[in-house]
Amino acid sequence: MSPTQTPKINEEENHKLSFPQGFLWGCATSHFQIEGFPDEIQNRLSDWANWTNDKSRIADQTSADEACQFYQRHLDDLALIEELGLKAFRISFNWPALMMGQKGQLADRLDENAVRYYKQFLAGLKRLDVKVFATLFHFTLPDWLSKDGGWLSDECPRQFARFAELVAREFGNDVDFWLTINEPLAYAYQGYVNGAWPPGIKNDYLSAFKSIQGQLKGHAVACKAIKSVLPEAKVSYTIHWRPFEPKNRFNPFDHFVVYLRNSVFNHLFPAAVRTGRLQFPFPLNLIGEVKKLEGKIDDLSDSCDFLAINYYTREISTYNLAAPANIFGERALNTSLTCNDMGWEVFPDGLYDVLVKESAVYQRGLDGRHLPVYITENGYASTHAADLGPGDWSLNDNQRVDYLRLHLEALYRAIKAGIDVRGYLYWSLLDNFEWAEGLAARFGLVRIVYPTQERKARASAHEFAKIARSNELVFEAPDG
Ligand code: IFM
Repeated sequence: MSPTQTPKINEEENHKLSFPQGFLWGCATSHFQIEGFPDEIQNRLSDWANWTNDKSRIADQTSADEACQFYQRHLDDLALIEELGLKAFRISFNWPALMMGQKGQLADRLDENAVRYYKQFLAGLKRLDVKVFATLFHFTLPDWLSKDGGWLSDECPRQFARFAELVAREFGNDVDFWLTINEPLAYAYQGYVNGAWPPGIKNDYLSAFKSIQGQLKGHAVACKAIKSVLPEAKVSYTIHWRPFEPKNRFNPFDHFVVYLRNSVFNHLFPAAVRTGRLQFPFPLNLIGEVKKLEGKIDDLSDSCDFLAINYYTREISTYNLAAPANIFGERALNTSLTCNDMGWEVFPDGLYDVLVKESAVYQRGLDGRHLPVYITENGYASTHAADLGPGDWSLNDNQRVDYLRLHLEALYRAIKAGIDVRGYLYWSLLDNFEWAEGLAARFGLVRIVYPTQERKARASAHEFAKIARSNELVFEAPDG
């Protein structure tokens, strides 16, 4: 059967969907969003830590100074992971905290306190037989490196390669799947076009493209560094995949915007990793300064062992005649679909399409190697102020349960259509610091009562535990 045909559902599948044996069920996190800043590393902060000193930059004026206090509470939180029956967990290593460094000088060791903390947590995961996905760059740079130009400077990939090497030496036995860079396009867009994240620059597309080139170099050198220490390591990167659709399907300009957004946001990075060459789509490649960024990147070709897909929603896109120079158009907000509290449409068919169509070409290496797929993020946000105290509010999160089940159905259909998906990581285990949105935008299966740091499992946590433990999505028989 060709993967684009929707597979038929048989009698048994009317009652339950059984996932392949050994399918990995888990949750994803990132360090800055959960850890809080422990005293030990206070003198080596990230660009994000400094950025959030100005509370006006964050929608609800919170910061990640405390976040979920995961640094202090991670051993207790292992119990949550066990209770939920998770068999996979995604962390990110705190680059600024782990690695001392300064311009022109490469550190030769990692910070002992930070290493001790990660070792302790990873040993706990191993005891629970949980597979570990570890990200090396999840949006936060050492502050000094960010001030030095971040991914626009050659120093950044150089430092990143050393970081990857040191981390691979230290944690080689503790990590099962390596992710070099998380969502490079989201980083480039928010940092250089939208200006909502550090370095806070607006409408500078050229710098955004340069930062993508820098992150590609970073991925290539980090992958090489990890493999030089651990030749059998499984290495990849994540992309935040979004199906783009025209607001008006009869409007050719809307179609053009969709083509451009899809080519850049979804395909630019994976295509470059596959072929080893950065190539911009028409008409961007007609712009001299953009053209100069194109070409071969050393050690990039086929530097990927599995595909890591983050999926949340689709984006309806439109060309704005009032701003004709903006060939990327804009996001249109009219929708008949249910949205989460951040205005993101619930669109599970998009996950199916991303798996069977958009990402299909990258499920094979240039050399023909088959690459399995892992869903490394998928989740639903509801918004509740950070300072809400105890009480049972938001524990009956039926919308999140629906979102989860609908996306797992879509995922199952993709597997049935022949896509080799081997795991699903829900974003996220705990409510956490959602970047420019702050603490109020909550993705957690488990609610954080921020004033007390109490953890409270939501209905979605119980639902996910049931699915993870049984490896099945069961449908309730209709009443009567
Ligand atoms: O919280 C983020 C995460 O850091 C990266 N992927 C998307 C999530 C939800 O916005």
